[in-house]
Amino acid sequence: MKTVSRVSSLLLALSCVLVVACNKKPTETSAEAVASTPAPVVTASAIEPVTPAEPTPEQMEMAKKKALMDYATMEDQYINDSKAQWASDAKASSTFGDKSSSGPATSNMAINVKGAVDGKNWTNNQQDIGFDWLELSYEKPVAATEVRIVFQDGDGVEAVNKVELQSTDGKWNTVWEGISDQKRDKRGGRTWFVRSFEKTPYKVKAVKVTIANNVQPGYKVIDAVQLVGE
Ligand SMILES: [Ca+2]
Repeated sequence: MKTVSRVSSLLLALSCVLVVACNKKPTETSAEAVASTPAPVVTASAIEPVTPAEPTPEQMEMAKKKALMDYATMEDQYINDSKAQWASDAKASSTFGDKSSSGPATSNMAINVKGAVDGKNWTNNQQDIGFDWLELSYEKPVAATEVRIVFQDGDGVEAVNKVELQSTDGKWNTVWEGISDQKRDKRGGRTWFVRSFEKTPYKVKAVKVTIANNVQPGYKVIDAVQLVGE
């Protein structure tokens, strides 16, 4: 009985194999063959390029205007920020023209950083040597949350290296130090270097900005510096 059953099972299995083999189309590739065939290398040129619809000149003009508008809105918010104040005094480690016989021109002096953004600037005296610093005083000491440095044309924005705050008792505290991740803002004539931090537990009366001249070679030009806090 067992032998008969085994034989019939064998026959059944064999017929299944035959049926499968007969149904198999000659062009069909077996699973093993697929697995052993290396995937074709898709080169960049083989990929059908998806060409986005070309923007019309009108659309491009509108996109440009929108970027300019975004910049205007951003600057307006900073300039009219009720929690921000402008420096009441400023001094710097160097001024363009320091080494000349007549000394630096007023148009390059740190005093130009006093007050609101006005197109009058401080320019340092080193393009790529050493460090320079700019120190700003503020009338109303505040628990600070942010410092904003306005660079003319972004000249020096990539070279900011350190931001320190002086508390009312005269102690200096570093709130940020490192390599600037900011680039020139091409939407407008000024680039705002903005650094936020945890609200200081002390009141801040002065800000010192240090610049590593070689990180962005060229003269560093600053128009104004805001201290934000309350
Ligand atoms: Ca100015």
